[in-house]
Amino acid sequence: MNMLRRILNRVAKLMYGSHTDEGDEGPPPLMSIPWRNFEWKGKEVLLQEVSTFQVKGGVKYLNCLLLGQSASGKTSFFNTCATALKDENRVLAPLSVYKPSGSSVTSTFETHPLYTKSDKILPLRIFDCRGLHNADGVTTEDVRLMIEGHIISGYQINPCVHIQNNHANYRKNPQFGDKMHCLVYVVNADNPNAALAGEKAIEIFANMRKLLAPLNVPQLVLMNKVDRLRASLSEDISQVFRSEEVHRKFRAVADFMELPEMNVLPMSNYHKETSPDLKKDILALSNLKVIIDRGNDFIQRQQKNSTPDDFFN
Ligand SMILES: Nc1nc2c(ncn2[C@@H]2O[C@H](COP(=O)(O)OP(=O)(O)OP(=O)(O)O)[C@@H](O)[C@H]2O)c(=O)[nH]1
Ligand SMILES: [Mg+2]
Repeated sequence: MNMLRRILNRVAKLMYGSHTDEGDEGPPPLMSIPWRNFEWKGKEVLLQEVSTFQVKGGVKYLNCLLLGQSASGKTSFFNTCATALKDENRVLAPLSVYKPSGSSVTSTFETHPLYTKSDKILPLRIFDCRGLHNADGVTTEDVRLMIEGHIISGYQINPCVHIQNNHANYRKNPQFGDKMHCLVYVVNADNPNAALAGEKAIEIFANMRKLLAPLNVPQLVLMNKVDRLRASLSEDISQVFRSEEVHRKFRAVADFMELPEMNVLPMSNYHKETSPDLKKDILALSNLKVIIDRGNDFIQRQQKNSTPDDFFN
């Protein structure tokens, strides 16, 4: 039996590299105490919290920008959230996802509505765009303009040159409601090095840090595809916080991004499933809730009007 397992492990390593972190002796045992004190709330509670959230400070929509390497699963995250929120006992896939044979699927800066169970549009706009890293990816200047609200949804991203201010999708005078209120880097947990290692990544993130420092926009990391880190996670994602190999990757990504570890969120999207999985829905809704809360905190901090004039005197 052990021999068979070793052979299967070697075949898996040859096919996928060492992404499962499971050596010849099989995966290390799960930790008895989870590395994160994550509250697996009931789906109904989360659905209620997310579906009824309101944007603070009179802002109409909470805007969240997804950034990340091509095929890291940005669009899949949107689709998984759409499935969890609609809660129709079927997997929804409103947007096209990456196919191994093609290049970046999402080539425009775009947002799409997320519907609640009662067909209400959530006041959350998740903006998807072209991959960050690839040669034909989005430029850092375009990212800055997106964050500052200068680009209108539907813009066909040009990887060679950033948007010009006479373009029909260029917004000259963005209001606070047009800006991004939360930034989410989507990383492929299976191979974070592809996104985060190497000179190109170091340069991109150095530029991004410079760009973001004065803006104070909350930044989160979504570690997608955690189901691929350990074979048993593809069956039961709820073990994610008891896996040492997952924790190791989280720490490494948090260090690289210079963000607190709590800003790194695990995610496993629907990719081959034909029917919904309760734990995946809960993870998606929990992550949506973090995005909403961080975005709302930011909006509240920025709305200086809500602070009485004498407060800082
Ligand atoms: N195993 C697994 N596969 C995933 C997961 N999320 C996405 N995928 C797969 O990864 C591939 C890329 O997903 P996309 O959502 O298209 O990635 P993207 O970041 O939007 O890619 P671009 O639009 O090209 O920038 C697809 O084949 C998905 O099915 C996940 O959590 N687990
Ligand atoms: Mg995409």
